[in-house]
Amino acid sequence: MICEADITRAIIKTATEELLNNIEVDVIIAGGGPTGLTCARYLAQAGKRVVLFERKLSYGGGMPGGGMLFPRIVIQKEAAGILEEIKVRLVPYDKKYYTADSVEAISKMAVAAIDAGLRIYPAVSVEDVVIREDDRVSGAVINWSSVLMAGLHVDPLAIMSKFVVDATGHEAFVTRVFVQKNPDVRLKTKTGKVIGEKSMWAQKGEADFVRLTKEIFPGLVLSGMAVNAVLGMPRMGAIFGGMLFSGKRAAEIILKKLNKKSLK
Ligand code: 48F
Repeated sequence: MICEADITRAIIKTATEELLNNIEVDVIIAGGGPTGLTCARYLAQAGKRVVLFERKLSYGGGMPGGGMLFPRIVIQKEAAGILEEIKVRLVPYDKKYYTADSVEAISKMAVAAIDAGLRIYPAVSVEDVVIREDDRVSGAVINWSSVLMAGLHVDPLAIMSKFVVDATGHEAFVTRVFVQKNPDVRLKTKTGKVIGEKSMWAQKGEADFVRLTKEIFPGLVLSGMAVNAVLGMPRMGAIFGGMLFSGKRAAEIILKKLNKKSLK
């Protein structure tokens, strides 16, 4: 006989047990778009403990919607390997590009990362970071997105980590809040500030931002469209090669430090 009380107990018990195991992790990723999921997969495949908080009920960010809801993505040929590794079916287009089904691509990215050990928490927002006296970002402040949307005064909780990745896309939400709340902070960028993204210019937008993916403050790594938003670089629309490379690069930067056992 199915018992409602059993179902309730099963959900609350297993979910809280699992969450209790993730109060202190290696890496917290804020945002489950293509960059966040790619970064998470490489970190999890390397055996690191990584959790991802996604503000919306479902992961994917800007990828499932393709270009203006046409459910296709375009990637540069050089980025093909990152999707081939996880068996996304690519169709060559015009020698320079591949196209793929946007829903297949993002689904396989999530599955591969989850299979490698990633834990995704849907409908949970990163609303701030935890900072320590030695000027290091040391965790994320989280709350239910529904609480924030309802404007309820409910105190958040904190999850501790060695690194936080801002993969929140066009808003660069985490970095923006961090700078706003700590006016003395200077990011490791030319201006030290959050500039905001520029109008679309795909070639220029894609050109530099993978190289500029970096730890912009001790413990805080910027990845994906958030890089362009912070540095004042153009948006690039529905081409995703750079997003994949940026996620991979963010993972490489973090792995190098974690494996050295020195976070400096
Ligand atoms: O926007 P998004 O897909 O960023 P991305 O991974 O990729 C950008 C492309 O999709 C596209 C593009 C291609 O050239 O320009 O836009 O850099 O994914 C960001 C995710 O972060 C979530 C948001 O809901 C989205 O799924 N997010 C935003 N703010 C928060 C958040 C937050 N404070 N906490 C948790 N998740």
